[in-house]
Amino acid sequence: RPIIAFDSGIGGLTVLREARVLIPDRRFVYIADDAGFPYGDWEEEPLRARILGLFEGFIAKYDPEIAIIPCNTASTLVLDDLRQAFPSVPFVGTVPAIKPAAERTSSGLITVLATPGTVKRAYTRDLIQSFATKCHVRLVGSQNLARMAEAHIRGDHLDDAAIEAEIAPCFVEMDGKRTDIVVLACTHYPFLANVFRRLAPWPVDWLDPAEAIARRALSLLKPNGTGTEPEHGDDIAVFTSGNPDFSTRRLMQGFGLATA
Ligand code: DGN
Repeated sequence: RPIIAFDSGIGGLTVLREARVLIPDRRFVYIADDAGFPYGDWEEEPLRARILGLFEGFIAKYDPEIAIIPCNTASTLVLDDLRQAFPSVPFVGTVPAIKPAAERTSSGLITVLATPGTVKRAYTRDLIQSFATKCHVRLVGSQNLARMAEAHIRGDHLDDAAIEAEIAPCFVEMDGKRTDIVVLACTHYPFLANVFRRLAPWPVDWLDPAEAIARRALSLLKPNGTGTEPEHGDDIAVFTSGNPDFSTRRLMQGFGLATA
């Protein structure tokens, strides 16, 4: 039984590459709902219905051992619904890493950089209420960065000034203190982390949850009874909902993630 990983586009690959390192003895199916991209712009109810509908099909087709949702925009909306709808499948969500940021910050000023959908969610507000009431949390919902990350990964030129404008609101100065942690709360953003670092007005910790998500997935797996490792090259399959030419396959090869 495979592990399925689901995002609207290529963002989930930032988690998949960590998961594959930690979990070499399982087959993965990467699912990109590229026909629905970008999720950040969707209203909540239609998006909830879309994802639940898609999962009916995925669960029936793949009978996964576990399902990873390496997408904050989806996880903060439908994780609870998915768990209720498919109680026999363990789900690993990806939600803004507000708790670790609150534990690590020295200045007490942290920023959550996400999609417009994720910053609006009750789930995100609850995380702040539960774990970061002692911090000053700035929420930045970018309409453009996920698209820019997709374009960048496909080889398009990146406009520094445009990216600088997107990340500028992340940086807060207050009472002689400065933001010291920016949570990458969209799985597309780690693809741009080096650019963010170069363009940031001062150094901050860009917190990427990918490894923590992969560890969580590993912790939910039963030991592999067969003891057999998949042959290199057949451990990942890709499903996309839109353009059959979608370059996820090519991208995965570029990352050294072989596809079936
Ligand atoms: N990668 C997704 C996330 O983590 O929220 C969303 C990308 C998108 O569809 N805008």
